Amino acid sequence: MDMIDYITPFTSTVDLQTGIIGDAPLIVTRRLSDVRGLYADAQAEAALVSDNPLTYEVYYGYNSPEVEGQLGYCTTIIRPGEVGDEYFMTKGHYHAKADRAEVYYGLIGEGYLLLQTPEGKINIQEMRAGVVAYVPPHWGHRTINVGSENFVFLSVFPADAGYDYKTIAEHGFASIIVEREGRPTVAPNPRYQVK
Ligand code: PAN
Ligand code: ZN
Repeated sequence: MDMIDYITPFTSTVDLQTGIIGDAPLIVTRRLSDVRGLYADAQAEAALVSDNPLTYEVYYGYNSPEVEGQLGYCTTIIRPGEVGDEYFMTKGHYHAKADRAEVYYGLIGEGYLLLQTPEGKINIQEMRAGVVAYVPPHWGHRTINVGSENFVFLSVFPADAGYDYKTIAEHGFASIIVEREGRPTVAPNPRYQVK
């Protein structure tokens, strides 16, 4: 029989006031310059790039081996803010292994989870502290901070899911979330390219 390479069980802690994982082996920081072309209003984006605000950070809890059977987890902290009237958001992706699902758990603030099939069918889920959201296989997904404080959630995903950012970068999501009369509103994305 093959020897199993056991991983030693462990715990780590998410600070519930901030969403920070204190001993995170990897922190990814996204400033506006890292997500160029993401927002629908290119002029507003260009005007803000000199300030280059931090829009979100991802704290990984574990450098999981990227193989079937393993799980990865991380917290995402999205700052409040807008580019034009479009709220700060993540890049969004399909999973490279498209049939991998994921769970999100809301910790702080208010956000929208925007999901899309490759055919452009949209689904939107509202998230806040305590809400568990299920991201089914094959749905592209992006989160958006629609509140006035940080929006923070925990993600748990198959470690071999991977990230397909290219499809979103090239085609976008069919909908955008914008502030209209002080409220988050779903609008058609003028830059959406049907696949
Ligand atoms: C999440 C996301 C995280 C950041 O952990 O990776 O919220 O969003 P982007 O990866 O789109 O920048 C997840 O869905 N992992 O699969
Ligand atoms: Zn994902």
